[in-house]
Amino acid sequence: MAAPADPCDVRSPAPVRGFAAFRPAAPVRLSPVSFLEGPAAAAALAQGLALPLAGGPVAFAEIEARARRADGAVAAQGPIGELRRWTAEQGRSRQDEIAAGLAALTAPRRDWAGLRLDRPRLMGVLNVTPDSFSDGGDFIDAERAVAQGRALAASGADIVDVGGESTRPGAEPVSPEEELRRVEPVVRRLAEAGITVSIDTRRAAVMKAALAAGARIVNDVTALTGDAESLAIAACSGAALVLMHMAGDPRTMQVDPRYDEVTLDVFDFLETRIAACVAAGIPRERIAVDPGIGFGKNDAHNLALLARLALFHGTGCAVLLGASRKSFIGRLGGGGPRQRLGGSLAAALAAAAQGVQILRVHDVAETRQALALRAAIVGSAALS
Ligand code: 9MG
Repeated sequence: MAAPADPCDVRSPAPVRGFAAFRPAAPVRLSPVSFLEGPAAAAALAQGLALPLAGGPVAFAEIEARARRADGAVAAQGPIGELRRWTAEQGRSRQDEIAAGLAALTAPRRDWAGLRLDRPRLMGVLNVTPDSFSDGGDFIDAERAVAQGRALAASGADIVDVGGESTRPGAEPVSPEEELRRVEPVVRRLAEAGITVSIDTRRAAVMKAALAAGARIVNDVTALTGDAESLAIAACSGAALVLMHMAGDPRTMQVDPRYDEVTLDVFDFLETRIAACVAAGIPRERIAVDPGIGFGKNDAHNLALLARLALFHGTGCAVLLGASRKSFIGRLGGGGPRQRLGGSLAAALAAAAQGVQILRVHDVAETRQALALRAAIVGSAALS
């Protein structure tokens, strides 16, 4: 006779309600759900029915607990009080694990790259490349790139992310010399203008030169695995970091990407990279993590990650999302790279609802407007 189906099987349409049948052997990851904001959040926090997410404006009233199993993963969901009751019945190491997980999810984040993370911050995209998927060729000239960087900042970008090598699927690498030739003058002039600049690179030599030119953030799509020197450069520079998950490399990453369970695989990869950074002397508060939407992920992977962005607050780091104008928006909602504003805003709002602190976007003014409206609406819930 076949074994009865496990009611907590994560591949079932929804995680099972309640923790009674939840008996994982593997580590448990906590994904906050049932988000609250404004007066509703304040009331639930005051009654002990919710917890603050990363010390920010969003609170959560429920947890989805996720764990690996030999044939995939299991998940169970319920109110925080129920998770606490279930935890009290477990052994000491499970109790410690859940306590540490809740502490990482709830602790206020320190300032990152000089920015308070009490509301979503915008990182404007500036590709100084001939071949990026959305703005490739628009800003390859340094004068135009600097003007665009200034325009992004004037429209409300807290950070301008300058990149000299396309990471779009199928992109061919450029030499470090060419990458540096493209980005260095742009970084220097934007930094001189008082703009917080991030350098989007996977090469240590480019990181080093861009930091010397005034960049304050290293945004590395390889999470500092792409160059043997980059961890040391990041450690001694004191720069803020973005560690992004990518499966494979841009040339081949979209050829049949596979995971055991995408959210747990991405989470565990990022935890491993954070541990490498911490071991190299980089404090956790200098790190932001990013699930890497579209980097070795199909649409189902992207959607699973977007639906559980709050899981990544469990790293204790700030969370960054880059979904702007990406191809999954076109596949799910229609539109070429320059007709994906609606989908990009939908992703940004979904991320803000899960307490994501940094949004990497092309359309800064429009995203800012959408976030302002969203904040006004959720903040005024009690007035109706
Ligand atoms: C450089 N780049 C392109 N897409 C990105 C994303 O989603 N996140 C980060 N951190 N960088 C990205």
